[in-house]
This record gives sequence, C-alpha cells and structure tokens, in this order.
Amino acid sequence: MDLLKGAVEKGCQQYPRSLQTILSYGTAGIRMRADNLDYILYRMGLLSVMFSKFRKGQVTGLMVTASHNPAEDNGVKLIDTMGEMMPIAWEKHATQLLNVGDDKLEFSLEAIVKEEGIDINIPAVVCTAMDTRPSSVQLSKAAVDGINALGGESHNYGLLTTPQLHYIVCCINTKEQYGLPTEEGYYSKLTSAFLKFNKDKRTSKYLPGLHVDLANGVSAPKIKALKAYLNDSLEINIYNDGSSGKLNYECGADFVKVGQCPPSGIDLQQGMRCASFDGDGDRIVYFYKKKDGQFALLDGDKIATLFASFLSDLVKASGLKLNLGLVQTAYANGSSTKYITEIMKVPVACVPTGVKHLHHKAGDFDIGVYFEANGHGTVLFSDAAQKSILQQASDNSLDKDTREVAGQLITAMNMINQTVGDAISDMLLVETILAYRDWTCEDWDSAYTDLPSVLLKVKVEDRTIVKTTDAERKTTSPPGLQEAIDQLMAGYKFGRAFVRPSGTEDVMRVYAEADTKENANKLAYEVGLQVYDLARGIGDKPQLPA
Ligand code: 16G
Ligand code: MG
Repeated sequence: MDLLKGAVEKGCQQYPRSLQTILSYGTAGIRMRADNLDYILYRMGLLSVMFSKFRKGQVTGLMVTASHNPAEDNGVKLIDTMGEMMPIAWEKHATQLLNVGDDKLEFSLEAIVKEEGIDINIPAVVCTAMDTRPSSVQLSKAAVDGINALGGESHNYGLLTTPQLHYIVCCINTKEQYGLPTEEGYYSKLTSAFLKFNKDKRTSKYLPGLHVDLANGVSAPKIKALKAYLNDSLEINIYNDGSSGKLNYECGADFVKVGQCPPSGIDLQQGMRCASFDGDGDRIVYFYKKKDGQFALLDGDKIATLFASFLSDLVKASGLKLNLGLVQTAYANGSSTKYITEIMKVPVACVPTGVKHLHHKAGDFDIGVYFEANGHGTVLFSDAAQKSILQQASDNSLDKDTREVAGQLITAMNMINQTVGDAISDMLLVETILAYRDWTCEDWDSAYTDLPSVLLKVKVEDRTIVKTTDAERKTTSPPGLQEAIDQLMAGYKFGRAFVRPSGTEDVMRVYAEADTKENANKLAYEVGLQVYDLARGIGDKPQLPA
C-alpha cells in the first residue's frame, strides 16, 4: 500500500508525534492545548479520508474547534456524510491514530483498511472549516496536509460555525436536496423559512429586539452576515463579537449556564430578551431579568419544551398522526421532565450525556426533539414524517386551514438544522415561536419552575472504577455507592442526585436537585463525600457549595 506509506513518511517528517500521553477521541472529538495538536490534526485528516473512502467516496467533514474551551485550546470534530457526528464505531480508530508511535502509523492505517473492508482506491473528499482561535489556521493546514497526503480532495471553507459545516456536508451528499452547499445557501434556507413564517405576525407583547452574546467566537461574523437576510423582522443586537474580548472568557453559553449569571458585556435590564451562543455556535441558552430583579436562565430544557409543545400543537392541528417525543439526559431538570410527561403528555426518553446519544435516540420518533440542558439540541423529522407532512400540505381534499398548518410545519422544518444542534437555527425557531404565541420571556418561563440544582466535581484516583447504568442515573460500581445515594436522596423533598465520570475532564461529576437551593447544595455535598470515600477520592474533600 504505497499510498499509506507515502502519507506516513511525509507526515512523520513534517508532523512528528510530539506527545507521549494517552489521548482519546471522546464525547465530542478531541480538545486540548493547541501547542501539540499539529500531528493530531494531520492524523485526523488521514482518518477523515479513510472515512470518506469507507462511505464510498461521499464527502466527510473535519471541523477545527475546541467549542467552549479557552482560546489557548483547540481540537477537532469529525463529521459523517449526512452531517451527523462520526459514528461511535469509528471513535476507536480515531483513538488508535491519536496514540500510535510514528513507526506504527502505517500499520494502524492498514489495520483500519482491513477491519472496515475499505477500497483504498476510491477517491475521497473532505470538507474542512475552522473557528476563530489563533491556532486554527495552522491546524487547518495540518489537517488539509493529512487529507491531501492520502490523495483526498479537500475543500476548505475557512471560518464557519460547526453546524454550518455539518449542514454543508449534508447538502453535498444529498445532492442539494437539503439545501445549497454554501454559507449563503445556509442563510438563505433558514431565513426564508423565518421570514415566511413571520410574515403576517401581529404581536403586542413579543418585541422583535434580541440581545445576543456571541462568546467572542466564530458566530460573530456569521450573525452579522445573517442579519443582512433578516431585514427588520428580527432586530439582533450583538455583544462579545470578538473585537475586544477573549473567546469564551466570562461569556458564552457555558459561562452563563454554569454560573447562572449574565455574560460580561451585557448590562442586563428588565425587558431585555437575551441569548448566549458558545464558541463554535452549536449551543444556545436564553436569559432575562425577572420582575423581582433575579437573573433567570432559559436553558436547553426550556427550549426543548418550547419546541415540543409548538410542534405538537401544529401536528395536532394539521390532522397528522405523528409520534413526537423528547430526548433528554440525566441533567434535565426534574421539573421539566414532569411537565413534559404529565402536562404536555409527550413521551420522554433519557440517554447518556453527549449529543451523539441524543441525536441517535431522537431518530426513534417521527418527530424527535432533543436537547441537553446545556443548550445543545435540535429536532429530527423522519423521512416518513416529512413525506406525510408534505402530502398533507398539498392534499386538496382537506380544508384550507388544515393544509395551511401542515404548510407551517414544513416552514418550521426548513428553519431547523436537523444535522446537529445549531445556535443560529435554534434562535430563529425560538423567536418564531415566541412571536407566534405572542410571549415574553416571563410567559415562556412560566410553564414550569426549575428545581434548584447544583453541580460538583470530585477528583478520584481512577474515574473508570465508577460504572453507571440507566442512562447514567444510577451507579453499579463501586459497591455501596448507589445505596448511599438512594439513602441521601430520600432525605430531601424532590431530592434527586447522580454521579458520573466526566468524558472530557479527569473528574467525577455530581449533580443534585431538591426543593430549595440549600437542600440541593447539601445533597450534592453529601453525595460528593460518598464518592470521595467510596471511589478513592484524592486531594481536597468536596466542600459545601456556597
Ligand atoms: C461535550 C458534549 C456535550 C456534553 C459534555 C459533557 C457534544 C457536542 N458535546 O461537550 O454534549 O454535555 O461533553 O462533558 O457532544 P462531561 O462528560 O465532561 O460532563
Ligand atoms: Mg460547541
């Protein structure tokens, strides 16, 4: 296999392995300090070519980003042909390529070819893009060098949000059925749907002004471009556009969600409707200031219920029999799950943390809404559902109102980036629904009240000794831990807690919720101590959160 040999010889000279630590392609690709990533990007370039060949020459994607991590970090996310994340089954190949010595690289590539039955002669195409980090240009070059070294054709799209690249990959492979495979095609698809849905809107409480924190990231230039397509139908005021602040520093969706406070740069006043994006534009949370002056977060759970109730109303009014469901993780606030099942009467599925799990599960429904509490989510429509919605909208035997509602469903569907969670697309749909219902943030927020919750980290000797089951809601090892948690939970009204090993950091995560903030804090602290004792904690014992 001369091709493999050539790629490896060239790569090892230019991009020698510079780290000896064991790395893994985890929950959402790989992320770390940018200094040592060159060889990793080169190797991921090689892998994306292998993956394209495996997919019979369809286009795959490679995004250079470390999402909400600090500006000094970078990383990579690999994209499958329909715009989803690379399948879990391929993560082991990525991990293997991240860790082999230069002298074993060729052997590892050969092993992938054999195991996956790849025809090495199939031409491969990979689309690449990057976020705004200082290291992104150089790392994109390393990835492109990897792609070209294996004879792959590379199309570099420069700066894009992660979901934009996912969209473009999908458009190319569906032969433009999903939309035009360009940045302009993306704006035009989403905004035409937005303008169409909102063209006759008459609102009194809903006001079109929105304040958006862009985390000083790649969404800043993209939202500026989007604005040109929206005319005045949505007034977007931009904050943290990268002109002075640092990427993800005291701003962005993760900062706002974790800190439960506004980002720096926004002077939050009553009556302002605000949203925060993360560094690569695949997460969004909303927030506002309540009448009593308190900060209020409208997180992924709140967005999911907003989407699900809207779509479920449209489905009912259009006379369609479609099975709509919502997918969450253990982090979803207990109040949201209760509201969805008991009031909305929509089925809820719970899956382990990580978007790939949610995305996969959402495919079990005709219409699957999925969101992580942290703001990553979207809606999937099965092929059959899309077909029946289209048919309903054009069925002349039905009355006009019914057909029109089916038409609204189609328009909503066109506003949604189904390939992956997308802050821009989610934002347009949230705004559409708020306008449709003529709601303020308070109205939206009033559906249910979140239980106070808290997150703790506990350092342990080896986090792999903690095993979980039931979508990470229970532990099966070490012995006695789950029993201890059960006992502690029973001591608090609405008490719920779980622990899981992080997939992105070397820590154990502890989540707890209860009727009051004080009780949630106490429960998290007590569970944290059990983890420390039973799972061989190291360093300082957990503290009672303030
Ligand atoms: C990654 C995941 C996110 C998950 C988080 C959990 C994607 C695109 N991102 O950021 O979904 O919530 O990891 O991190 O899948 P943890 O395992 O460290 O708690
Ligand atoms: Mg992100």
